[in-house]
Amino acid sequence: MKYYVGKILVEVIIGDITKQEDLEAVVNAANKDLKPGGGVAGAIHNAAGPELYEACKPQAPIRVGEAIITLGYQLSNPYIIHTLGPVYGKDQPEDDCLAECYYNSLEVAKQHDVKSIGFPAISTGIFRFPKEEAAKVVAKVLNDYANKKDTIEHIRFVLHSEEDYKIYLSVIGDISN
Ligand code: AR6
Repeated sequence: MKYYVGKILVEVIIGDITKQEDLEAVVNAANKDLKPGGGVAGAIHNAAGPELYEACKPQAPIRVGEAIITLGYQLSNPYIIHTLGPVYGKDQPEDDCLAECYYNSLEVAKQHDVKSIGFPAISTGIFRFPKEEAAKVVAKVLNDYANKKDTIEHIRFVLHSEEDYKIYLSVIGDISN
């Protein structure tokens, strides 16, 4: 699915966050220590190579909702933005914490003049954030962004399964009509 929110091109696709070669930045669903870990973080560190963790170390630990930036190393994206999502049931209020991840990632992107960015569904894996509730948070962030003057021109949401894609379509699709 593709549509515009204000002047921003928004795409929702099924795919792998490490294979978005055309984007200037991709976002990592990180752990607080910015270590390789599993899920998205494991895939990103694997693809980017060991230099990535070396670049992360001096910036760790990060707090819930915070976002920091590194180069992309072996990934073809010039930048990786690392954010720590809330653990559902622990880091509260969960929706606000998750929204902060998106806002802060977009803010860091702006500071580096990034025009295109890809997000995975932060917190919806190991951190157990319910997928529909997470998609509603994303929809709210996009609505807030619609009227902002920003450097971001293109946001891509990269979902890992058909099921997640359908949830995004039903929740985010609403605001594109
Ligand atoms: N591309 C796109 N989406 C993916 C990929 C991929 N390659 N791999 C998984 N997903 P998670 P979290 C989806 O667990 O919940 C890590 O170990 C996945 O299906 O990566 O924020 C860190 O080290 C899910 O929908 O992130 C942290 O400790 C979503 O991406 C912790 O997990 C997020 O899943 C972070 O947990």
